[in-house]
Amino acid sequence: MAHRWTNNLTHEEITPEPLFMNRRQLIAGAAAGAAVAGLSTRADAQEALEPNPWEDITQYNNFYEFGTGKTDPAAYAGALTTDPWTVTIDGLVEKPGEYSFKDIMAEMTVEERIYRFRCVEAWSMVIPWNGFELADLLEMAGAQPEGKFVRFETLYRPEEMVGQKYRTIDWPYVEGLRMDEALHPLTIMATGIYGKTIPNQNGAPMRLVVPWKYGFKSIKSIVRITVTDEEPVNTWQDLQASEYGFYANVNPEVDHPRWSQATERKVGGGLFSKRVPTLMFNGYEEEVASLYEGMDLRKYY
Ligand SMILES: Nc1nc2c(c(=O)[nH]1)N[C@H]1C(S)=C(S)[C@@H](COP(=O)(O)O)O[C@H]1N2
Ligand SMILES: [Mo]
Repeated sequence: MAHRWTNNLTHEEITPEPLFMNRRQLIAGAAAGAAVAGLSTRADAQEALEPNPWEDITQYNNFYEFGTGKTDPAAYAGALTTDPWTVTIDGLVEKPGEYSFKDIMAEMTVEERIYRFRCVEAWSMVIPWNGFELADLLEMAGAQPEGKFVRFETLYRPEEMVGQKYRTIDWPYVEGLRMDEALHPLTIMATGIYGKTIPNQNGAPMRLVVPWKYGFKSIKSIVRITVTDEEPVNTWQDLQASEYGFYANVNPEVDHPRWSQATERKVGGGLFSKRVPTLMFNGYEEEVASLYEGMDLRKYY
């Protein structure tokens, strides 16, 4: 991939928006005016990005391979062997093959990304991930220009993944991205949280994180990445296409058929847990809206 169209983003530019807004607000705060009021309304909507504690992030999970309850993954994912781990990269790539996780890590630059994370079920957290840009991995494998999409697959190993003994899902779990989404600098493969190795329940050893999309796009414990010219059918779309689409961009204006997406419940805070407005593209509108210019977001949900 000779051409990485957004690889010139500086760290400042990828700072999650509320922090950025707050900094701008501080500057703007000196001057009074309507614009300042507008900014503060927006920033107050979700405060500064304060990461959830480790306990929230690692004990309240969705990972159906270990059961459908929120505490099942923390209870059962310890049984998963994540070393050795191999990722098959195939399809429209110059260097198809089986890559060991260790060999991948030797080539990648890991950094911290503090991202909002919004589940389609309308709960949210803020998570300090450690990971590398998916674009770097695709470049390493030599993704070819005819590749319009990337398809991802989770491990299928029912001996270690107790939830796979039940046909809740047509295993393995599958996800997909359009190539421009996959190459976007906000899209990462997470390998850690709070500077520690990512726990099994969060998708060890390597899981996708696409912060402007509903959480189900962020597929865990990946063993296969395929560059393809066909739009992949993702697991949730396959289960219920009228409710879950391919795009799954966070959008407060497009409700789920069975509930509103206008607000979300911040996980944590116990009795003081509160609902806050959901932001367009989960607060990453400035960075990603151009990917969907001219698209009807009600149709491509
Ligand atoms: N393989 C796999 N990946 C998955 C899921 C799953 O059940 N299986 N659940 C998804 C959903 S619905 C969400 S909200 C996030 C949850 O990630 P977390 O538990 O790290 O917060 O993982 C996503 N990735
Ligand atoms: Mo989710």
